[in-house]
Amino acid sequence: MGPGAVHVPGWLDPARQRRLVESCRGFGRGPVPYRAAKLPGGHEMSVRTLCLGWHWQPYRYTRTADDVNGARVPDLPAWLAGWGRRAVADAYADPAAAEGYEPDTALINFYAGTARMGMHQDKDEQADFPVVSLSVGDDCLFRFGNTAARGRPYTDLRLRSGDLFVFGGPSRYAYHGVPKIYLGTADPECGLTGGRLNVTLRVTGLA
Ligand code: MD3
Ligand code: FE
Repeated sequence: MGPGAVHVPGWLDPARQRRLVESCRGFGRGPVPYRAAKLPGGHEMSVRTLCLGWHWQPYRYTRTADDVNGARVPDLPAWLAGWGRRAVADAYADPAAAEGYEPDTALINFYAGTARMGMHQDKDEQADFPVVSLSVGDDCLFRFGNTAARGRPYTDLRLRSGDLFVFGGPSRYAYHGVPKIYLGTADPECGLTGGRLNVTLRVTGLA
């Protein structure tokens, strides 16, 4: 992978995977439900997303879910921000790397078996801190590209339940996507069968 992109397979043990799954179920019972974000052209994404901290809608962050029900989104829980800090320290094997890393937002993506995410860059944040990605449930094909263009060169790899990925430095603005979910591949002890959950922790740089 490119500089600043670090994959840590199995970073979450099964108990923490289950805790994350249960928490994400709970967030879905909160003020703003999981929803398919609508792209400016009118198409809906196949992924269902729930936001904490700031609400993401293509291509901006707001405090209220104006495209859903207008409710104020809940704050990012301190424990989840703490997981993000530990993830950065572990991925870079450097506790100092996490100093000052205070994620304010989580985007929680649920992929049913047919859901996909096209190649894109994450540029709506106004700060260039790393993005932390946690995966639980079915395996997926993750495509990690380059910063210049949506297409090749890219690297394909399989992400599994419990995997951590941190994207910082030059990798922060690389194109990436999820072309495929391998339905039914999750170990039931992760707490999720029949789909994939991905939680990204971000610093929006917004106030
Ligand atoms: C590389 N999510 O939410 S996580 C997204 O699995 C997103 O749900 C995918 O892409 C998913 O924007 C991929 C890995 C990921 C997340 C953010 C990144 C990779 C990234 C930001 C910059 C570079
Ligand atoms: Fe992304």
